Amino acid sequence: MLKIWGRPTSICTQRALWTLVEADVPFELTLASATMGPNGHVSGGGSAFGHVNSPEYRSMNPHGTIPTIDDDGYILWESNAICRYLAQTYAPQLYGDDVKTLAHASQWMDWTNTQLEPHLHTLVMHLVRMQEADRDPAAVEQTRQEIIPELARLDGHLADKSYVAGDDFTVGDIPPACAVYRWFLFDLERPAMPNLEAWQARVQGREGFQRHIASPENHLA
Ligand SMILES: N[C@@H](CCC(=O)N[C@@H](CS)C(=O)NCC(=O)O)C(=O)O
Repeated sequence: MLKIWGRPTSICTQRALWTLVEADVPFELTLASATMGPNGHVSGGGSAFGHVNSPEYRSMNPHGTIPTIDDDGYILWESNAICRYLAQTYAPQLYGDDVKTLAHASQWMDWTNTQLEPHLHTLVMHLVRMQEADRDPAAVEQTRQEIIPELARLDGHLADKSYVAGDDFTVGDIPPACAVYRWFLFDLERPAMPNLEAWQARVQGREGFQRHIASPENHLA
């Protein structure tokens, strides 16, 4: 059975878990993290799930990040690469079995990593994970102002299509959908983005979203 190391609160792990459900691939999840454990972030005094600094894990993933997968001896880290591998190996319907659709899907996956994830990391640390005394409201406000134009670009892109790569759901919807869902859960002022909201409502109906993304505890912990 395919093995995956990660944690349910990791947005990178979430996208891999969602893709596994879309691809109908059974898997075994090992909880792994250097920063979070059963009682939340280590900044709260609890212990981390671990594994990621062991020699065995580092031999699979020298960066010690999550997620990592082992698919019958084929090891892969970097969550977008994992999602694309799963789609190409097990679920070509996740990109219409078309290389150009996959490339369009990919651009939004990689955009999520470069343009949304750094902002979301700041927000989750300063709104949720860090001790109250260490949180910086100015950093939150600056990040809020920086992420809104990025999201507005996705909102504009979705004005004439149902999903990021066209009329059909693809693997390219998964990473931005996880990120935007987390953004919507934060109690921050934001302008209306009707296309983004309609797309969120569409993707939220999917089983993979319901199983691995929907629980607010996977984001606000
Ligand atoms: N670009 C990498 C980022 C990997 C990454 O930084 N993952 C985070 C969780 S989203 C992590 O390893 N956090 C530290 C930990 O939990 O030990 C990917 O998409 O897989």
